[in-house]
Amino acid sequence: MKAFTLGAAIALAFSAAAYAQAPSWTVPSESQRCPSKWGAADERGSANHQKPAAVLNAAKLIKTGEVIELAHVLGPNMAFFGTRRFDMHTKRTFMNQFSNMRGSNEEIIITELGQVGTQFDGFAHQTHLNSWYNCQKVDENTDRTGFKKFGIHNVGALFTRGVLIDVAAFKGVEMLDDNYEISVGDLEGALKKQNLTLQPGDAVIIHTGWGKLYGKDNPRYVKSCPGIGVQAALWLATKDPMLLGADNWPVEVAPNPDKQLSLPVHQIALVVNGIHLLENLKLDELAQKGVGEFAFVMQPLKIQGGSGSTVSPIAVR
Ligand code: UVW
Repeated sequence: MKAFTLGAAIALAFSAAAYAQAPSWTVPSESQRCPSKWGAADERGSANHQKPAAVLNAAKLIKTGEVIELAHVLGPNMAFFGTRRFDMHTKRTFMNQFSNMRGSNEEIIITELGQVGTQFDGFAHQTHLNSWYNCQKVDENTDRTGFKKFGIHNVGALFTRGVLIDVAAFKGVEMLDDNYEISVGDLEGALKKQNLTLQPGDAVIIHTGWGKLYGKDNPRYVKSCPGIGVQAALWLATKDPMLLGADNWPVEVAPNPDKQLSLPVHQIALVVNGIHLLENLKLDELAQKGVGEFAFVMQPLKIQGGSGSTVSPIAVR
């Protein structure tokens, strides 16, 4: 009897382990995810929404001309993921030896320009194995001076309707917990409370409150964060946005509650659906003023063949 109980316990432990080994999400196969809905040769993904109609639709939301900045300052208080950096060294003061003695100052910045600060992710940024968005291959399209597909310099100016989904306000908190996974219900509930619906081509921006830590407690800011999980990302992808952004470092919850997954929303957005991500947004002013809808304006830097860009987006209302 004792032996049977032990055997049954071991069998149970093995089946529990096997069950735990099935990840809650897997990357769709290439035949399932390619070609993308924008066509086999497409490199623009969700930026295909950027048409004159998107600008005109967003411009209708400008009523007062108030501009709200959505970027953190690039400087010594920045929070970094991994080994990224931004080191500025002043080069001062060169005195031009003319009668007017014109002095000249500048600086040199040593940085990972594509992936620091408030940052916009292009499709070269993330892969599944050797495969990017639209199943383009990394090893066939990369040289020493840049990525030959999906270079961030091709994205251009984005001017579209922005929607702030204030999940922190919906949950009645200033800041969501350290690794709170935002559910579909949270997004739907917040949108309902704000009397908003999503439209294709929106810049969908999620307020978690986590941005309060940026520059104040950077070790905690980058250790984990609240954000959307797999289900919320899949739901948002069906809404066909131009981009998904948040006031945290990866847009998504981190670490993912499923310990077998590493930043799956990066793959759901960038690799599977061709939807851009916008990270480390500064959303306190927008949230505090209760601005749910606005004209979103942003242009990535023209970094040829870059995977992303530090950016300074604005909301205009
Ligand atoms: C990674 O590069 C993993 O993260 P992020 O896009 O959030 O900077």
